[in-house]
Parts: sequence; structure tokens; C-alpha cells
Amino acid sequence: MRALKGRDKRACPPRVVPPFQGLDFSFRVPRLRDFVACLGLCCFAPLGLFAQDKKDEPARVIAIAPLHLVAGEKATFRMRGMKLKEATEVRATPDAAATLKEKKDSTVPNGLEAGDVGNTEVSIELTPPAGCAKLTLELVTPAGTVQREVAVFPKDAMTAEKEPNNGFREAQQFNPAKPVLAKIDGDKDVDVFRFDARAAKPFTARVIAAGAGSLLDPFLSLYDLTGRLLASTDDTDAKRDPVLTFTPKTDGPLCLVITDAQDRGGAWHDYRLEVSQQQ
Ligand SMILES: [Ca+2]
Ligand SMILES: [Ca+2]
Repeated sequence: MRALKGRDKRACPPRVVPPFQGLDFSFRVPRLRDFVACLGLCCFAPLGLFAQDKKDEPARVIAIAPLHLVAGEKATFRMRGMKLKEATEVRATPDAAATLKEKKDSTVPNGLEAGDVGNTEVSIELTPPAGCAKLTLELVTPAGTVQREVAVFPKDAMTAEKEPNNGFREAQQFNPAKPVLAKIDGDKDVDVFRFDARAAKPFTARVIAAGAGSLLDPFLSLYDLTGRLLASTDDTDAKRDPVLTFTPKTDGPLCLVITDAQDRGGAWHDYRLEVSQQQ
């Protein structure tokens, strides 16, 4: 700051100007007009720009359902987002005979923003070919082409969720070798899964949801059969999908409980539960 003052003083020596001398009054009107124009520009231009931004906003996929497909099985796959209702074509790689079946507005749940959960959706009928582990879907719309990947599993490699599974008495038994495909299918839904843990053998449980295109914000808890909480986690590595590692002291069944961190649920709240155990 000091150096700048010194430089200013050297470059611009002070001038003494008598009152009103050299003041050009004809210049005052244009300046006032400029001021009004500038004020108008500041007030209204942003609105125009905002409208332009909205109009030019590209199509966007925010959520998909289901999160997983089964190889060789015909399925209805849905995408939810912004400006999807005008879609004209869908392509799948590898080829899965994908066809657009429905395009419509989608209800935005109370308290949520369309920009966060989407307000349009499409339904696509397809059959992932045998042997493929991942399908890439491209949706062509007037507002751009959007792309989404979805995991594909071999038949019988996964455990399908069975409701009711809302408490320890109704816990669904599963084999960690077959990850669970499930859904928090309504507000305040709770899913409880039970598996056999082994003493001194650490295991890692993870929920794959938001990172794969679900609207679920999963919360994962671990309990013993007496209902004692052993561990819980909401987000991991600044991401919504939780990962939990635990080393049991004794052999025996444990329960993994999945809920939504905001107690929300619905048709766009799929997840996959995976448990890897040390051998
Ligand atoms: Ca449930
Ligand atoms: Ca979470």
C-alpha cells in the first residue's frame, strides 16, 4: 500500500483547480442518463440472463432405478432428471434392444428441489445380453444427449430383498457371497439383514446407493442379536454411501440395518449391500 501511494504521488502531482472552473454542465445530462441505464442494466439484466440460463440448461440424469440389472432378463429401467421428457431415442451399449416406453413429468417430493431430484422421467424396456457386467445407456433429447451406466449381474449371483424386514425378528438372512439388492421403499422404512460373522475375522460392509444413481442417503448400523449397537456410519470419505469395518469378538449372527439418513424412501431409493469377510 505504501509503495502504491508513493508511485501515485510521483505520477500524478497535485493540481489546484478553482471552484467551477472548467466544469462542463452539458456533460451532466448524459452522465445522469448513463447512470439510469446502468441501474436498469444491473436490475434487469441478471433476470434475463437467468431466464436464458434456464432455457439453455442441458438435459441431466439425476437418478436411475433399478440400480442393477440381471443379464438376460427383460427389465424396465427408469431415468429421472431435468428435460428428459422430450427424449427422442435411447441407445444401449452393448446392444440390449432398448426402447423408450414412457416419458412424463415426475413429482418432486415436498421439501425437495427439482434441481436436486429431477422433475421428468423416462421408462426404457431392455434386456441386457448374457455375459455383460455393465450397460451404458444414452438418451437423446433436444437439450443434449445424456449417458448413464448401470451394473449388470449374472442371474442367481445376488440376493433379492424380501419384505417385511423391518426389525430384528424379521431380519432377512443372507450369504455375504451374494450381495443384497434392495430398496428403502417408503419414508421411514427400515431394512434389517442378518449374516453369520466369525470371531476375530474382520469384515467390511458397504452400501452402494447415491454413488450409483439412487436418491437414497444410506445410514448403516451394525447390531448384535440382543439389539446392542456395535457400530454405525452415515457418510464415508465425504460421500453419502457408508462403509463400515468391524471385527467380531465371537462367532455368530449380526444384523446390518439400513435406513435413509433423512428418513425418506420411495421408488428411486434402491441400494446394494455388500459384505466382504476376511477368510
Ligand atoms: Ca423394510
Ligand atoms: Ca449416508
